[in-house]
Amino acid sequence: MGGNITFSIIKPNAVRTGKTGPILAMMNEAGFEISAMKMVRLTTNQAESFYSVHKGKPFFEGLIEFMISGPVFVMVLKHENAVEEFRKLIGATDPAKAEPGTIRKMFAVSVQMNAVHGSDSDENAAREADFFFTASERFL
Ligand code: IDP
Ligand code: MG
Repeated sequence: MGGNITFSIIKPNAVRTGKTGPILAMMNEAGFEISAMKMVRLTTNQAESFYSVHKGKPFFEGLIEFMISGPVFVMVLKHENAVEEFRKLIGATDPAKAEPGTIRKMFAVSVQMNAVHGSDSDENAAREADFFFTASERFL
C-alpha cells in the first residue's frame, strides 16, 4: 500500500480551454481531497528542473515549451494509496491508449498535451510537492 499524497498539474492546454473545473470535479468525484493548490506560470528553469528525468529525450524541448506556454494549476492531493489511484484516474500517457472515463481520455489533445500530470512514485510525489509548496501552504 502506497502513501496518502500525490502531486498533480493541470497542464496549459487544459487550463487554456476551460477544463480546470471539470477536471477538479473528476478528482473530487474520485475521492481526492485538495491539500494544496495554486495557479502559476512555470519558468523555463522550473519546468526543466521538474522534468529533469526526461532531459535528452526527443520530446524534452517540446515538453518544456508546452509547459511554460501558459498558466497551470499545481496541487497536492490526498487519498488512500494516492499515487496508484491517481494514475488510474488520469489514464495512460498517450490518450489513445487511455481507458474510457479517465481524465486524459476526456481532455488530452495529444501525448504531449495530455491535460494532467500525476506523480509516478511516493518518493517523487513528496519531491514534487516540496518543489512547489512550503509546509505552511499545505493543509489536511
Ligand atoms: P507521465 O506524465 O504519464 O508520467 P512521462 O513518460 O513521465 O509520462 O512523460 C512526461 C510528459 O512528457 C508526458 O505527460 C507528456 O506530456 C510528455 N511526453 C511523454 N512522452 C512523450 C512523447 O513521446 N511525445 C511527446 N510528449 C511526450
Ligand atoms: Mg512521469
